[in-house]
Amino acid sequence: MRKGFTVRHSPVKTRSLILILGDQLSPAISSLKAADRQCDRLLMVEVAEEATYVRHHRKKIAFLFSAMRHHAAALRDAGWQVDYLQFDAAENTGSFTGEVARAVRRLRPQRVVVTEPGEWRVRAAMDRWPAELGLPVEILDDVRFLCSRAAFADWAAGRKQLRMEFFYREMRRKTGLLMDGEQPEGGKWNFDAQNRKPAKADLFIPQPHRVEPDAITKEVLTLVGARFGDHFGDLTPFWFAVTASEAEAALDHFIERALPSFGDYQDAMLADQRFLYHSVLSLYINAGLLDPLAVCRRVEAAYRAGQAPLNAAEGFIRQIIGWREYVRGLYWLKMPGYVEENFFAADRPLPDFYWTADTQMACLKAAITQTREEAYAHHIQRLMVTGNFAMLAGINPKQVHEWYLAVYADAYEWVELPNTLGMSQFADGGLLGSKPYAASGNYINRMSDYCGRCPYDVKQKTGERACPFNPLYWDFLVRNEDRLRGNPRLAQVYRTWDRMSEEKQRDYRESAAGILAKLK
Ligand code: FAD
Ligand code: DLZ
Ligand code: SF4
Repeated sequence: MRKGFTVRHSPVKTRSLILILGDQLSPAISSLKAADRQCDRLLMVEVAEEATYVRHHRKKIAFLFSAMRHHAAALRDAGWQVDYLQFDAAENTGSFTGEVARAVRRLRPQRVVVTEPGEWRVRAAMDRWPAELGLPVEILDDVRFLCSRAAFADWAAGRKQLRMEFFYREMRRKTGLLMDGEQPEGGKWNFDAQNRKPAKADLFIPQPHRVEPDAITKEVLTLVGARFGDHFGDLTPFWFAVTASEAEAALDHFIERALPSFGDYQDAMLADQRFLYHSVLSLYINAGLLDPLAVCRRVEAAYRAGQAPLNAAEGFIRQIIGWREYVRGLYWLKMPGYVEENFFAADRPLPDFYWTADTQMACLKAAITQTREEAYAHHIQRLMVTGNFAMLAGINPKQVHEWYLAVYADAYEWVELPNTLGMSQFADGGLLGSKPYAASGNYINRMSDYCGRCPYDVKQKTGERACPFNPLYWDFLVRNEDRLRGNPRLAQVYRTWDRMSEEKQRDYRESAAGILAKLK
């Protein structure tokens, strides 16, 4: 493949220049819907700005570059004219804006067409294009989402609380997924009460579908190894799917092997099982290799065929048509101010061990090591281990956000920011959740086997050997008492604190101060 090139020069004058972004790798993307293979030109570009606006995990960059190159080849096979610019092409200007401007000069199209981007940052740049380029720019809705930005804004208008559960019910009705006429399948909307089992290390646990790198992926791995040596994360072994058909195989694999137990062990963590019964599909769905609604229909079909129980199918579908759609709606409703929110005025810098995994705390060490090696951690590791620690320790939420955006292969701001800033850090003061996801070591001990391997003692509440989550939990609640005491869901917790002896309270606060003083 040449580095910067135009594949076929059509004798027909280019009518529309259609920009396809790296997370728009779907044949049904709206920008292609009205396009014409004869007179429109597609543009795909590997650019430094996207790879470095946070220093993305090296596996994530390799995944996207390889998936983009495969997608360009598939589009060409389907008869499209595609201009594809590789990262190390000499003429690469390094940004979407620079590359669209260059293509406009080269091809003289009548207009630029693009499906709306996932991130506010990119949308703001695109809104400047008509003036900068001197031609019309059509920005189309991203119809891969079930709920458009406008429909979400309508749903949110006038509501005091934006609870996911109510939004989710509307999405169930709209899609008909797991519906029995007007009623939810099985008589309940949500079967989470069955989904909180801790896992035992001797369970049979399948591994995610793995794909051998082909020649295109190998070339990308060499490029990323050479050009992104200073980014976080191991590049190899690299086993992600990079085409739609490989991602379909990963979906088949998940439905057959892991879906039946997905619900039961959704919140569990095991030191030697990084994926448990999770699907590891988010990176494919977010990049466009899998269609979210089609994935849900496959999961529903597996339930209806008796291949998976209702709590698993409902739990999985809720994550996609509920949480995924809901956080995207919130992101667009609240940006650009959302990223600056800091309800607790937390200002401690992110500790170095988030990058090095150099900590004695077994749970954090496991979650961060696996993040470095796999560009993946499952939801409860993100929420209750790395996220919980950052919130309890008072780490600046913007730094926490930038860490999550950089380290996971599935991370794009539209989905990462509400999950991090809202759900895990409560930095929006409770838009997503009615109380902070704060927990002591007891929760992690109940849901995992980390504590048995930890030099800290989860049962000790204070002192040198005490699990740091224990004193930090109380210190967080007391530090933020003015903001949290009035929360009815925390009334019982504050009553427990009030009943403690002054000596006990002092021990907690002194232990926490000792831990915080050592954080670097
Ligand atoms: P599974 O557990 O198998 O879930 C199935 C699917 O449901 C996922 O593939 C995903 O598409 C969807 N899903 C599940 N939970 C969520 C959620 N809370 N929000 C949106 N979609 C969800 N998810 C991302 O896709 N990108 C992110 O950058 C991201 N950042 C996160 C940061 C924090 C602090 C937290 C707490 C969660 C974050 N999540 C993010 C949500 C969730 O952790 C991941 O979607 C999930 O771990 C991906 O792994 P999986 O495919 O094995 O998911
Ligand atoms: C994440 C990413 C990276 C690392 N590189 C590219 C790229 O070189 N070219 C591209 O089109 N997209 C890339 N992306 C995805 C974009 O960051 C994403 O499309 C925007 O953030 C909008 O969601
Ligand atoms: Fe984590 Fe505390 Fe358990 Fe150690 S004892 S693994 S720090 S929860």
